[in-house]
Amino acid sequence: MPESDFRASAVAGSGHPTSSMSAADIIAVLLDGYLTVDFQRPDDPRNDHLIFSKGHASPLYYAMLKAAGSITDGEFLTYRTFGSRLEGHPTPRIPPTDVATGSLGQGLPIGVGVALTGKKLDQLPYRVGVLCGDSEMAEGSMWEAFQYVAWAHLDNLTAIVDVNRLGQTRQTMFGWDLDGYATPTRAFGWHPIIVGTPPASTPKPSPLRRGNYSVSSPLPPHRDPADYWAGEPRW
Ligand SMILES: Cc1ncc(C[n+]2csc(CCOP(=O)(O)OP(=O)(O)O)c2C)c(N)n1
Ligand SMILES: [Mg+2]
Repeated sequence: MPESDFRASAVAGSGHPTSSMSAADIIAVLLDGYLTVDFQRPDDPRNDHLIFSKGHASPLYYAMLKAAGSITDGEFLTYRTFGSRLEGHPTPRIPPTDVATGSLGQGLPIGVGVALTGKKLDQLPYRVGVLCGDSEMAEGSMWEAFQYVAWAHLDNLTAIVDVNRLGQTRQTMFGWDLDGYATPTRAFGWHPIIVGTPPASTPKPSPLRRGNYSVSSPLPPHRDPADYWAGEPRW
């Protein structure tokens, strides 16, 4: 899947390959045994739901669909071309996508609605997983969602926060401080589980990097070059 992420972004000449890379392991594990979705029957009401609240990680989302056999490699490489179902951010045009995401702060609240529907209205056993960005956690709507989930006892919803330290242009407020996310979710009544540990050192920019932030284009002096791993769309 990581290789696919980069192929799609390279062919399109745009996208968020690094945002996809940071969550690739998470999605691989989910796909390998935790996500119960019949990708050949996307309308099956028993299917689990996976919502990419960080919808800009669409190369990863489509790499997952390719790995699951939902789309061919040929269609995968139509990423972000006119007429393609594989838009820069996922939409319901490509099953089993429930909702269009990409406007940060919306995917988790929508996931709450899907979880509420499953548990209270339709009384179906499906689970809802929502992949959130760490910078996205600065959106107030995320915390409204956390509060509501605990209040409504929506134990069929799991929020996964991909802490990669970066937002679009620089380090997030909490950086590698994982408790910065765990502590408030616990206060809201959640049961946060921290998986993994931050890297011992921050990786340096790669020579693969191009665009406005390349070596030929000096960085603003107050910025750490390593922060420009974030939101690098120009491949
Ligand atoms: C409401 C909203 N504001 C701004 C953006 C532009 N934007 C796209 S990606 C991004 C940074 C996201 O960082 P994070 O949530 O940490 O995700 P990552 O790329 O690190 O996985 C921003 C601000 C957006 N998509 N939606
Ligand atoms: Mg991030």
